[in-house]
Amino acid sequence: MRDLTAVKDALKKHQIELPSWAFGNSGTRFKVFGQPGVPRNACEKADDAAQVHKYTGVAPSMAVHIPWDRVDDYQALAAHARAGGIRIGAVNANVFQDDDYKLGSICNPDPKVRKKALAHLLECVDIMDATGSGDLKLWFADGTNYPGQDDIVARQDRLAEALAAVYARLGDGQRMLLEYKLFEPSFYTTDVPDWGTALAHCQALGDKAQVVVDTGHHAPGVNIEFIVAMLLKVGKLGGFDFNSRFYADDDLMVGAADPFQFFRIMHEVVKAAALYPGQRSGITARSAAAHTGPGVAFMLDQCHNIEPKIPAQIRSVMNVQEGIAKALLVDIDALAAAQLDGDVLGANAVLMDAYNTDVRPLLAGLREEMGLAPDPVKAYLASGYGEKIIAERVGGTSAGWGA
Ligand code: RM4
Ligand code: MN
Repeated sequence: MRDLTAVKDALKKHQIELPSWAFGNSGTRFKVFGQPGVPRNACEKADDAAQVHKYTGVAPSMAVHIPWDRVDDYQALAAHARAGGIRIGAVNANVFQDDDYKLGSICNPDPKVRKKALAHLLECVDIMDATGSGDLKLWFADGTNYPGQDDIVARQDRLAEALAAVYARLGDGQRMLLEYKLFEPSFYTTDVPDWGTALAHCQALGDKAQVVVDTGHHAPGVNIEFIVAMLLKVGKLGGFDFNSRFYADDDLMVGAADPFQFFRIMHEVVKAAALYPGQRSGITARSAAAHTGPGVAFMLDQCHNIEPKIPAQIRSVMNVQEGIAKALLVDIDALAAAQLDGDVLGANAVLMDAYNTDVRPLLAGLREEMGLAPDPVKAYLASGYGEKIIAERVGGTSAGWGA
């Protein structure tokens, strides 16, 4: 796609979901550095997320994490978010922070613990009903540390049983997004370690179960765009958790460590016409059909341990847009022609031409068309919101991992 109006049109339609937890304090296992002005509850997180949407125009939803975002009245939380111009997105279950879960949650050998974990997952679907969320995002810390500790296959059976119970509880317009992760916190086996395991479970469950690709959850060197292409091909890519990494699950800002990898992933998404529901690409016969249904959820899953959180989320949204803009600029006809000719260097050059384009002026122009400031970080910093929350959010307990 080289028609700049069409590129901008696609960028206006593409939406990015923000993680509530990115606005709270976070750190490593060594130290959580608290920041002033950090939200104390889910409503204040939604207020901060609304700021990111206000200056970028493309981030209209915030994922929640239960129990981190537990409130008495979820409808009221959803109404608060709506009043700020955003909505509540995916509900993330958390079955990894109770003492009971030392040996796992839904894969635990103890049926009492499995029952407790399942009840939490079902509670998350109740919360979706109240907030109007369409996506239940499941990530399990389950696994083992030592060979022989538990039976690999028995744990898979327990996993399948619990997932089936949750799947049966999903209503119309709701789906289950299953996320995999290579290792950590378990160091020997992880019960959902890779896209193959996640896909096998989702295929057994049915259409409402899809896989989430967290870009930080692979071994170094893994070709993530290949996984994305395959999941798109079989209609099982439910969403992304975007972040970037240098070593393991670093949860740094998307596009910070390897913008070229991010571009390559988005090239696969654009080719499959999966940027937003209803996208038509007409690029190839394979991708000409318009996607219906909820489509791929483009979520951020990041932590901002040392940098200020709201500007970091704005920067992340901008990084996503830059990668997508470049992917939309790929001259797909020239690429296909070079590929069919066996022109190795020519095909590679088409891709690199798009990647090497400076898309910042295009994105600045797009924002002006949307009635936004061309530089969202600058506009946010000039707004005084950061100073205001530091002055106002005094007392109470900052959200986060212990700061
Ligand atoms: C996990 C996984 C989940 C996220 C938690 C906080 O590693 O990436 O998506 O919710 O971390
Ligand atoms: Mn994740």
